[in-house]
Amino acid sequence: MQEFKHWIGGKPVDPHSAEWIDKVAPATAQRIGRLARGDATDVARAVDAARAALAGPWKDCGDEERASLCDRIASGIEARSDELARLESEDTGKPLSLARAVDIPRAVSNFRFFASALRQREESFHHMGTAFSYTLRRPLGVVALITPWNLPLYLLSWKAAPALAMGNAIVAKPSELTPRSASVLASIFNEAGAPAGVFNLVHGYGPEAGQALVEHPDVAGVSFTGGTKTGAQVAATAASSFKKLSLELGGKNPSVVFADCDFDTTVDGVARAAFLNQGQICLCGSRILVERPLVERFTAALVERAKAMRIGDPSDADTNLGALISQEHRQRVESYIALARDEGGKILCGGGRPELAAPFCDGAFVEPTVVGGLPIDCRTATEEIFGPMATIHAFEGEKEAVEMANSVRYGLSASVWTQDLERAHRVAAVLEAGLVWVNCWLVRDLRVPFGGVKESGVGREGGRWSLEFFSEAKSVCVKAG
Ligand code: TXE
Repeated sequence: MQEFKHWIGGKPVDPHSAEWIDKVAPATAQRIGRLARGDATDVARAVDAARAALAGPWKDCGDEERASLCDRIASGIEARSDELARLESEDTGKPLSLARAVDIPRAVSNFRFFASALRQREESFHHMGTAFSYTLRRPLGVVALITPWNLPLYLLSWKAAPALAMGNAIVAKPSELTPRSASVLASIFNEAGAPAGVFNLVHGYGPEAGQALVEHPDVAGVSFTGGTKTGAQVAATAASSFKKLSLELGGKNPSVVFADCDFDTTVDGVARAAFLNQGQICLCGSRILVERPLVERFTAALVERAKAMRIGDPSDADTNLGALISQEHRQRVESYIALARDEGGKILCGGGRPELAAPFCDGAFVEPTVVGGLPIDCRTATEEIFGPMATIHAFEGEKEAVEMANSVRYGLSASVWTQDLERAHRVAAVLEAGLVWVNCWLVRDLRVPFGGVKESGVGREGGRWSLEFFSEAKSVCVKAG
């Protein structure tokens, strides 16, 4: 039985409360360990350790030293990638092949990318004749990184790498459902030579450890990824102490399919966007909008693709879909399948639990589900479900496609599928989303801004936007001689 303690001041620390949370593997419903149940005292200790680090030699560490540290952490993740992929798969229920191909390599890339971005960073300089000004960027100080369970290491590294690159000290609060890769990351920081207190980890529940972290007066910035409702709570808490805030929240993203699309590529891409990671990615395309002349053929092909997906043992190389994160989350997804029926929808495939042999018979599995016949404004088609479930809707022409795509309160991403590039640019420009893919999905260039509009978030991270978020600009104006 593994035990996951906090990591504070460079070493593992028991919870102050002496209380622990059971960690259950979602694919088998078996208990696989326990994690520290953090509280405000643990958070205060972690913040103190972070402040002590900021007052020590860390504050004099130059760009090259911090970039080299990021590189060493990337190498440390790479060296333990088999172990990390296995932990990530067991913790989340996702296919091991997916953790190997996406989660872990992207965590490595995040650290390598921000090492390189730091080395190539340029500061601004402005000359006005009588004086000139230059801009310094200073670390925020202690930053809180609060991350969800769907892409645990990937999202933590996405925040930790730029926070480290800019010279901050970190207190991370991973999801209580997926603690293990964060614990390994803490020891990788240590082995890579990060000074004690530069990376601290407090495990525990959101309303306890997470809330205490956002409330802490010595936390200068909060980068949060999670649900929209929790994001609103984090924003309200952070506002009274004027903390710098970045929120990456939920999505109900449209995949917009025009009749002139490349059919096979589009069916593959739209199916992947709907079901990858069991539909538990904030960027998943869960509303599929198809131009009327193509809708029947497209729906048939999508349903065939979904039915062919292999669901079950996450460690089997042939598995396409693993388990959902928890029994509770499965019930939530199933409640939306029932709602879809109540709202007049037709379940075109899936809709139930797969029959699996032990030890997976009690796991949180749900079949990939496609629902047709729903109005575009019903709850099933407008609320974030975050599971292997997509609705399909017909549209007539570009104008209606855009109206339907924009008709939800979310605005994280969208994908557009067409061979008419002029139309692709036109539609991309008016879609209410922070990120639009054309004829592809989930292709990520780390240099571009990432974030949502409307209820999908506030602020941008990625490339220089991350470096800017995790630092404050200071202008220095000098009288010219
Ligand atoms: O996320 P939460 P949950 C969506 C998805 C899902 C829903 C709820 O729709 O069904 O959110 O998921 C911490 N102060 N997404 O409940 O609660 C919490 O411990 C500070 C979309 O698992 O948002 C965890 O570390 N922190 C999303 C983190 O916040 C708090 C990915 C996220 O948990 C807190 C996951 C508080 N008061 C779910 N309460 C995405 N955008 O990718 C909780 N936390």
